[in-house]
Amino acid sequence: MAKKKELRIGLIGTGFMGRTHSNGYNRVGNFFPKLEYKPVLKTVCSRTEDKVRAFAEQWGYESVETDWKAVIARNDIDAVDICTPNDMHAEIAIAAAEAGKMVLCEKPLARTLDEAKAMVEAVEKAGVSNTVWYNYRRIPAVTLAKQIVASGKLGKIFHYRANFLQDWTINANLPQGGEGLWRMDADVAGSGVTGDLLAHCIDTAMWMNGAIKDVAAVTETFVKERVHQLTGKVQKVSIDDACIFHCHFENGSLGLFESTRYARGHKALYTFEINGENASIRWDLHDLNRLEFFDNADASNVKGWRSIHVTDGDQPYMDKWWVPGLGIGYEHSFIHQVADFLKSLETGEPCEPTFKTALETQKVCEAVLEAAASGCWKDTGVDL
Ligand code: 4PW
Repeated sequence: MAKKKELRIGLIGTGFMGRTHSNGYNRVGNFFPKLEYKPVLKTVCSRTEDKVRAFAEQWGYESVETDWKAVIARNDIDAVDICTPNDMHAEIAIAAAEAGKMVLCEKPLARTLDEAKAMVEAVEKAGVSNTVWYNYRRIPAVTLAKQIVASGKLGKIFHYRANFLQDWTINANLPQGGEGLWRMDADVAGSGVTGDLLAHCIDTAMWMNGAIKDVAAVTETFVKERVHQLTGKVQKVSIDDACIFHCHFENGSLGLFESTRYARGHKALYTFEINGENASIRWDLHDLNRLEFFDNADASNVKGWRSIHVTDGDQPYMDKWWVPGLGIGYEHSFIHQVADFLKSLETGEPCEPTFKTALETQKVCEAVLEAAASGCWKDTGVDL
């Protein structure tokens, strides 16, 4: 076998996403052996030395850094992978691009549209490869849904519906901000469920069903004040705990989206359903290997929702895994994204969603928050 080209990674951030990405880098070669490139885990960076050393040991990084600027300054790093809280995305991505590094960035691209625009400008000016980890696109059943929609099988699309429901912030005594809780601090996260959860739904929706033209929205913050972990003081909560929006898509269909962290009993219930003139599909993260499909062309005596178990080698990504009938999980979506990024280096094609594509999702998030604040419909300005 030809010697593989190296993609030398510098990972910044050692939280939950640092682990999912590291798992992707470690496993991709076993399951996608024909790729020309292989990731090399050169360095990992986090502020706390003990913590970052333990992480490096656990996931196989060759060295550690405690200052992200040192990662960017190194000339043995080809790609910077940003897994920090959202308030660091723009600064790191722009500095990495200016230093000529490829940039992989966790979602949402940024806290605000202005930050996101500056990031797009930086990667485009530098001409460096880039991608944003909207990982759900790469769950085989979701990729299959995209293929079915793209084939025209659904006919004219009337409705797109999506939910992302959790319940982890109901407790009013839960502090906000700081270690493990930065998602509850608007200064760091940018927003609450809109940027954290609906951004996923919007990315998938526009990928499958085209541009979202305009939105009307309502948000709520159920617990108005919480102790801030970093200051120890009771402070106003500025994130949206829940957000519901409806919209028009450019293709004439209507969209309805809901997200909350106050849906008791739901931990990470991401679902979507698309209704077309001829057929409908729906998907549920809690049963991620299944795609439900209703085809009005089926003979009437057997017509009904079919449940497709997406585990066959003919289905997206599944030729790389076990044998038909054996499912895969959440972590595989990240392995698939690493594989697709490496493949993009071979082909020269962009690895979607690029920063530019993720900017369109950011436009919708910002329009949703503005629509909720003003009580008026808001054009998104999406340009796909
Ligand atoms: O991006 C999202 C996270 O911030 C995730 O997909 C799920 O919700 C899991 O954690 C949070």
